[in-house]
Amino acid sequence: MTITTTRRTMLASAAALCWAWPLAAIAQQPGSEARSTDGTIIVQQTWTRATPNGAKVAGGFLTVTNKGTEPDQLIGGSADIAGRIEIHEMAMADGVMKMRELSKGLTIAPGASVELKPGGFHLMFMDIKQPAVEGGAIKGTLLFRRAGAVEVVYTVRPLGAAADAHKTHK
Ligand SMILES: [Cu+2]
Repeated sequence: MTITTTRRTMLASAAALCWAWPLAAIAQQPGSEARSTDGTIIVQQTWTRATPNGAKVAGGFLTVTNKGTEPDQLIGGSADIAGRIEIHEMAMADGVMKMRELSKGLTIAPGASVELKPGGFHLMFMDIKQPAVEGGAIKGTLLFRRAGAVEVVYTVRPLGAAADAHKTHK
């Protein structure tokens, strides 16, 4: 009798945990880890910067890890403040740092992590329709050739210190 009751309690607890898990996945916190449905792609530390009023572009930054056994490619995506996004690279060309679009996408080798960061690979939010506000969260998706779409949330970090004087409040 006691054992039966205990088992029932344990089953109920397990059921509650199983129920809580998918809810937690849907209510993803800004900047938290996101996974592809097949589990091969993990995206962490998604962030962007607050945009000055009137800005038409902004950078998107994150770390992507390929846990799969095949190479995958980040080929695009979307962000809810932007008309479209591009995948860019900053690189030295003739002694000058230049930005160019990776029109064929960014390859992530099996077992590798690639960091998209200022001065290197990054996402470019194009045709921005509304400003990114410091402390806010921006929803988006990333599209991978093999793993498909991954939903992410970008944490909005402050503008750089030099740009703080231009920050406006409504
Ligand atoms: Cu760029």
